[in-house]
Amino acid sequence: MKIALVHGPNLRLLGRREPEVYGTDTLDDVNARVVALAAELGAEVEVFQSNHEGELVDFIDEASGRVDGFLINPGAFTHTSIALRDALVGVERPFVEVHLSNTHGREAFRRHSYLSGVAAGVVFGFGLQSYLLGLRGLVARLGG
Ligand code: CA2
Repeated sequence: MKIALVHGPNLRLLGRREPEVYGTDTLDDVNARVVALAAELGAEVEVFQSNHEGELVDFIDEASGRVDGFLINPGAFTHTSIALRDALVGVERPFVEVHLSNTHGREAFRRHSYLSGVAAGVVFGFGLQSYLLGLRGLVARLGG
């Protein structure tokens, strides 16, 4: 089983800015923990991060030929991107949407996600654990 872990814009700042909102784990920490849990669950992970919407769309399209599903934190594109939604629907692979913060307890504009309605599941508010919970859900959804 192969899974793509996709990070949207600004997530490279993780652990270096706004620790009160996003915690102290870095993106490398998140990636390492996801890769380690995936190995325990019998899955392989490919990681991709971009600050650019089109690059994320291109990656989803291109990776869809070699992965069974996507674990994605779309960052701020969650709240703006019909293109990402269309890409994820178009490739016909299940995806789980994850967020570090509780997007429903913050500004009103963060409550709406263009992706949640077409996701296999959504996990938010648990920091790094959101990714691990999301990974477990995705692997279960893929029959692992
Ligand atoms: O809570 C999440 O995971 C978010 O997807 C993070 C996005 C935000 O726009 C979403 O509403 C919720 C922001 C990602 C930027 O990451 C940073 C990390 C550390 C410091 C600054 C930004």
